[in-house]
Amino acid sequence: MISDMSQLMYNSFCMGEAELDSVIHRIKQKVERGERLSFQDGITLYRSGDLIGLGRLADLVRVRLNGDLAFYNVNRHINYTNVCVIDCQLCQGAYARKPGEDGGYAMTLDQVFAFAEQKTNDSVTEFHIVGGLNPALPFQYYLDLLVGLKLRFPTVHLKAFTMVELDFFSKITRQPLEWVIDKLKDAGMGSCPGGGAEIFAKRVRPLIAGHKISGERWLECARVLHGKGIRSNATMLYGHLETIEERVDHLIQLRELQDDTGGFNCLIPLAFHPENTVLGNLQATTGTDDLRTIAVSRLILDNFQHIKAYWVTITPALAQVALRFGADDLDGTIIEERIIHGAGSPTSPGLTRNQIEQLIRDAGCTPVERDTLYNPVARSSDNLEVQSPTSAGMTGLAS
Ligand code: V47
Repeated sequence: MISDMSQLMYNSFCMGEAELDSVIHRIKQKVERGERLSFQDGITLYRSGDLIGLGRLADLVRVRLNGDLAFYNVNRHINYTNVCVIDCQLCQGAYARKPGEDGGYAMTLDQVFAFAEQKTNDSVTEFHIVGGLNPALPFQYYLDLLVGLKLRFPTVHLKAFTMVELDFFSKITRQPLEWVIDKLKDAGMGSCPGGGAEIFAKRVRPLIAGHKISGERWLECARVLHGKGIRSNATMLYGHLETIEERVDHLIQLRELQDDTGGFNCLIPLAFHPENTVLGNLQATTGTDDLRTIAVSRLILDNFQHIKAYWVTITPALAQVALRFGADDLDGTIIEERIIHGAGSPTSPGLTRNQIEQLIRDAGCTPVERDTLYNPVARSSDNLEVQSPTSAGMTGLAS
């Protein structure tokens, strides 16, 4: 990625600074008028050497959409299994294990419930539930997992299963995706996380996510899900073998689907951590690349209300700065993140509400604890109890 960024800086010299300045000026005018940016605009913004100017432009859009509010939630990640049949270069070895390999685990349902029940300082409003594609687990396991969690935590929102898992369930049950979604929804699935999108481009996807569903299939699954009235998140994994063009293409494809369904809550740009993966020879992303990616995402995705700066991948300190580069959400307390920490993330496994609120305040924004669907959450004075009902109904979702 470093060489890619150097190439971009070189290109910008070739274009001539005056010419580049005038192009950026035209893009700025488009943003100020609220006009949609093109693929080429996205590339030009990436090429701009003026990181602070880019940040200001993205900040303008952030304020237009969300004022001075910056969101976070109190959640717990539950990774029910790390056994995965997919030969995916991202987390195989770092976190995931092939069936039968040492270090593989699959939680029993009782273990899932006990893990979910562990006491923390703040009561959680969301379980973020994802796992590997484990052929030993029958579809009934996932239904029982949702039903059991709902029974024990009726007000906690279950944000469960990526598009990759939904597609896998359809394969193991030999049932249409619609049937799978209906069953999961009936069992208590409230929305879906954004993982597995990686980078949609056909050139690079097989190099980083071999045998994972295609970009087209990921988008198709999200379309079907939204059509069923269930919202989801979107991600973009960057900083591996992709080009800047492939990043902007990914964003535009998400924007087109959002035009059709309106079902995405937010985008989470994910900086790739190469350590312990088969791509371990790659350099980690740089802070400027992370900020540039957040800013360009904010500017291209004019129909996404929220952009998350995911502190696990870019550190809490940089995520805080990202709140002035277009991001308006710091994700959650998480408590125990495993996937990206398996690939060498140096951050702590979780943050407290107080730590997140402090980060937000110090960035000059007003912290808002939200539920999964971005409804504000009110707490009792000891923070232990959530006072407003969470997992409220969906708003603004075209079906
Ligand atoms: O799909 C895997 C990525 C994703 C690595 O929806 C890696 O609210 C960096 O999707 N370095 C899972 N990234 C995480 C995810 C997510 C996270 C937070 C919030 C939400 C949400 C979703 O993590 C995977 C993949 O794209 N990933 N390995 C790695 N070595």
